[in-house]
Amino acid sequence: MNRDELLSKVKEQMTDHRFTHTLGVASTAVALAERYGADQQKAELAGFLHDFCKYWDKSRMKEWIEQSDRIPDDLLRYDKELWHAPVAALVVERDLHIEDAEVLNAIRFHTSGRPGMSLLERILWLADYIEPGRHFPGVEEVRELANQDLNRALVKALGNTITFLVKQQKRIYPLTIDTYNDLVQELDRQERSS
Ligand code: DGI
Ligand code: FE
Ligand code: FE
Repeated sequence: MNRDELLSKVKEQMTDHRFTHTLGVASTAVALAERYGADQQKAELAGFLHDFCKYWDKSRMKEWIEQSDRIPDDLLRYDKELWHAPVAALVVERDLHIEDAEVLNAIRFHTSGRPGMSLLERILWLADYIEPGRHFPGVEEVRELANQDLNRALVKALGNTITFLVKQQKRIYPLTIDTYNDLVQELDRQERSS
C-alpha cells in the first residue's frame, strides 16, 4: 500500500477535523524525529495511524480488547478514551499489515505512555500533544520545551494531563502515573549528570 492509499483509509475512519489533527501529528512527529535523531518515516507512519480507532463504538473496541491477549483486561475498568490506542495497534497490524514493532508500540502507548518509552514512542506522544491544531492552556510552554529537551517537555505535558484529569475528577490509569514517575526519575538523573 502506498502513502496515498494508506491516507485515504485513515481518512475514511474519522471526521475531517480529526484527519487534520492526524496530519498535524505526523508532520510534528517528523520534525521531532529530525530534531532528536529518530527514524522520520516511522514517525510519520505512527502519526498517520495513531488515532485510527478514535471514533469506533465502545462495544467494537471492547470486543478487540477482550479477544486480544496482548491488551490487559484492566483497561476496560478505565475510561474508554484510553482504549483507541492499543486497539489501533492491533487493527493496523491485522488489517493494514503494518509489521514494524516500533511503530505499533508508539501507536499502542500514545495515550498512556509507559515506563521506559522508546524515542519513537516519546516523539509520537509529544507530537500528539503539541501539533499545531492543539489550543489548550500550557501547550505553548510545552512547544517551547520540545525545541530544547524532549524529556522536560514530556514531564510537563504528562503533568498537565494528570492535573487536567484530577480537576475533572476522572480516574487515572495506573500506566499513565507510572509513565509520569518514570520520566521524572529519568529527568532528575539527566539533570544531576549535566
Ligand atoms: O486521541 P487524542 O485526543 O488525539 O489524544 P489522546 O490519545 O492522548 O487521548 C486523550 C484523551 O485521553 C483525553 O481525553 C485524556 C484521556 N486520558 C489520557 N490519559 C488518561 C486519560 N483518561 C483517563 N481517564 N485516564 C488516563 O490515565
Ligand atoms: Fe489518541
Ligand atoms: Fe491524537
